Order: sequence, then structure tokens, then C-alpha cells
Amino acid sequence: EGVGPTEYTALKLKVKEWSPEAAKAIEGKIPQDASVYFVPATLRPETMYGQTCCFVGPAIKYGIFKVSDKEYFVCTKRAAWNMCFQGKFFDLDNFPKDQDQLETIAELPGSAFVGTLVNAPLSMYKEGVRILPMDTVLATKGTGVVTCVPSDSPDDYATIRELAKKAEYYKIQKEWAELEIIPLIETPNYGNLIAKTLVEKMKINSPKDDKQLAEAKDIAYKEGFYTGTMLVGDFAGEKVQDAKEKVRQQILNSGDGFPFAD
Ligand code: A2H
Repeated sequence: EGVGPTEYTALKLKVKEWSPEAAKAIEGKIPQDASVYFVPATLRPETMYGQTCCFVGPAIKYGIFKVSDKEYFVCTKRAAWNMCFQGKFFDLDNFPKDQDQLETIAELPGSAFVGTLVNAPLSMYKEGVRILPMDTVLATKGTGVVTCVPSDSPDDYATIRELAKKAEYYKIQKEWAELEIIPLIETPNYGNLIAKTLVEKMKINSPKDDKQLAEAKDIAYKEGFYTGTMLVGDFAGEKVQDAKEKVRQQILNSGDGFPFAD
């Protein structure tokens, strides 16, 4: 990150079915006609077609915050508080005066949400994707929620491979981490699954290989942006450099997301 805040796109992933633990914690506390959303922050809106799951840090504390009568967000308290100041997302009668005045339905560790089924806007997986654990999520960055695009993010690819390998240890169903990875972007040097190619080529064995993953992330980001061509979506055939902002605008215009600075 350079000087000044990072301009993310926050995406709204609507809950379709809660994990048993989360269902128990919120029972009777959210009106029937309201929607709850997990809100990942991304720098790659043009890759949202390839979402296969959504990550939370299992040990990170999340809140379910009331945004309006009809909408609730799941994210870190820090992020919810930041959002209050960044637009009209919070539409409450009594604007909170400090973090502790945020209207909070429940506070739970990420682990409680694992298995929750959410609808990921633009994703090819229309029936929804699962909330899964990622140990390397930082509580201090973005919203603490990270949507998973294993075709283009080396971190995401390394994590789902680990989850599928040790599904029992992570207390997940193996198939949640084994959705087919969809090619989104063609690059001349690394093909159309750049994250998989880099992780294999650099022999990255674990999501904790942070030095190598940082290098892979850097290559994937630059190659994708400067040399990539979209293979899917409304801007298929266009350069990523041109499509990125167009996809972002679609997400913002449809109400499926909003700008978020951190
Ligand atoms: B990106 P920067 Cl396809 N902890 O979105 C760990 N990682 C986080 C995070 C947190 N609290 N909040 C956001 N992120 C991830 C897509 C993507 C991302 C692709 C490729 C690269 C990539 C799908 N995951 O990021 O440190 C989010 O993952 C690599 C740059 O603020 C977000 O964008 O620069 C990115 O890191 C923000 O990282």
C-alpha cells in the first residue's frame, strides 16, 4: 500500500442459509424481511465472476451490524465504523457516536460462520458459495472478509487447496473447497489460471509461505492488469485495464456493492 487510503470495492454477499452455530446466535433477532450480507473488500472487481467461496478469519471477531431496517452487514467492528463515515450505507435513526453504539445483533468468531451459504454477485455459481476459514486474513485490513477467486489470487488458490486437502481438520465439507476453478483472464505469459500456474511453478506448499505468496501476488496482479484480457462477462474480449472500472461501475450501479476506503 502506498500513501493514502486504499480504494476497495465492497461486495454484498447475501446470506441464504446460516451455519447451525450462527443460526442459533441470531435466532429471533433479525426481522424476517431483512437481509444479511457478508461484505468482502476487493481490489479486483473484474474477477468477481470467479468467486468459489468467501473467507473469514476463524479466530477474528465479527459483528452483525444493523445498517438499516432492511439490511445487516457481517464484518469487523472497525470496518463497520469506517463505513458509517463513508456514505449512505448506514441509514439509522440514531447515527452512532462511537464504535460501541453500532447496533450489533451478535458478535461471533469467524469459525461460527463456516458453512454459511451466501449468494455471491456475478459469480458463475448461482446456487451460492460457502463461508470458509482462512488463517491468514488480517483483522486490521479491509472488512476482515475476503472473497475467494482461486483463478487469479495465489493466496486464495493456496488456501482452498489446503482446505480441500485437510477438510476434516478444518471441519468443512471437502466439496465446498473443490468447486471447479473458472478461467477469467487470459495472460500471454501465465495462461488463463495465473494463480494456479504461479503457485505450482514457485512450488508454494502452504498458505503460510508468505514470502513466496507475496511475490506470486505481485506478479499475478501486474500481469493480470497490464497484459490480461477478459474471457467472461459483459466485457469479454476487452483488456483488463479497460474492463476493471466498467465491472466496478456495474457492481456499484446494481447495488451489489459500494466503494470502501481503508
Ligand atoms: B483481493 P491490499 Cl482475484 N486480509 O480480492 C487478507 N487479505 C485481504 C483482506 C484481509 N483483511 N482484505 C482484503 N484482502 C485481499 C480478489 C483478489 C485480490 C484477486 C487477486 C489479488 C487480490 C479476490 N480475493 O489481492 O493489501 C483481497 O483479495 C492482492 C492484491 O489492500 C483484496 O483484493 O493491497 C486484497 O487482499 C487487498 O490487498
